[in-house]
Amino acid sequence: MDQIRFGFDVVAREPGGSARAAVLATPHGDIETPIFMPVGTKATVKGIPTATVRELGAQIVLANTYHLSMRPGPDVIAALGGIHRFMNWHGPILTDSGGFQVFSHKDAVTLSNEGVRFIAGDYDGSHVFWSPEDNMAIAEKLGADICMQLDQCPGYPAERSFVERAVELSSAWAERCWRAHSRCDQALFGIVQGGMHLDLRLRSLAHLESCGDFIGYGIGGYSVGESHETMFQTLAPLVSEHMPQSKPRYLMGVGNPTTLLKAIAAGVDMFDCVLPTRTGRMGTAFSSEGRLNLRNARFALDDAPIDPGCACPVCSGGYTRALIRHLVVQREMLGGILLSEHNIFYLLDLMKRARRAIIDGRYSAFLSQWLDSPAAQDY
Ligand code: PRF
Ligand code: ZN
Repeated sequence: MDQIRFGFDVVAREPGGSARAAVLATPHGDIETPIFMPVGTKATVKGIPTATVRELGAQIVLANTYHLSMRPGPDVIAALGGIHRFMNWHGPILTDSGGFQVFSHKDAVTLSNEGVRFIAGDYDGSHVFWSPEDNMAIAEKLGADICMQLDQCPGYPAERSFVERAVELSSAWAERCWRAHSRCDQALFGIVQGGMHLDLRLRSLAHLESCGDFIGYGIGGYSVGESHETMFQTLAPLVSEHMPQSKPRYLMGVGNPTTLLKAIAAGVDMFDCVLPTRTGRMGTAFSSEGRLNLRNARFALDDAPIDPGCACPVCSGGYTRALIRHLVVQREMLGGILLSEHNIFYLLDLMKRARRAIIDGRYSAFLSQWLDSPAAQDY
């Protein structure tokens, strides 16, 4: 299959390290990496119009095959011209396969080589069966620029034998997704699983490399309850020593600022997480001082912006901590929206600064400076 509209060019590497800056070309535009992808699970970054998402600096957004397959359904989205027109976001879009969401309803899930059977408990309780081919057919109807294979993400802690089985299943599904996927304006990424076992991670990667020519690789199965140290024991060698240099690497579901910067040092290019929007809706802001809980009474008379050093439209637009505290406490929807906007900007800006540091050949200094900062102590 000739996927001429995708390209991945590494434009700079950290001297003596693994961090890199690159450009990932997609049919809906180029993405400068390292990049954070705001999450728009149900075809919306919750509360934020797409023009604002763009203004915040987003280059690509995420959506979810599971949620969109339940409502409004892939045929509705296809009939309306595909996910870009449906969401009114005309830049690049990535859809996660939904495997991760399916496995969060543990009890109702039955797995076999054939696929996964589950009950859509958060919708109408209907019984759903997906083979890898079914999942690819949905992803193709949605029509995102990048789609992810169907995989199984084990939790933590987990028995090694359980993780091993998840690798085998994810490998078999990767192969079937690869064979079933046919849209050449859509890139399919394989997903490396293997929990906290480097040998299983390498087995998973080797299988992906042998069974298809994936345009990029997701790294799944992290940030599932393990400590930061446990995560990096296998993540760092996996990425810096074993993953191919020529393909993008996407660490799935990770949004903690310090974790992002350390993962970039190991050579990760892409991230997504609900953290900036979910914590924003709960009243929490990322800031240069660490996390701020705007519900706190100490902000009642505070007429400073959320973060005086921040250039986002909220902080530079006259919104005070006092107003945002009031909105959050009164459950006015604008409170969560403004905090989500600020938090997304914060992570996107952090990625831009990281990219600049890589291009200038000073990423390790940038990372050390971050780790010594008050913000890092809190993340
Ligand atoms: N697999 C998929 N999506 C995911 C994950 C995974 O392992 C994770 C794990 N942090 C987040 N999102 N398909
Ligand atoms: Zn701000």
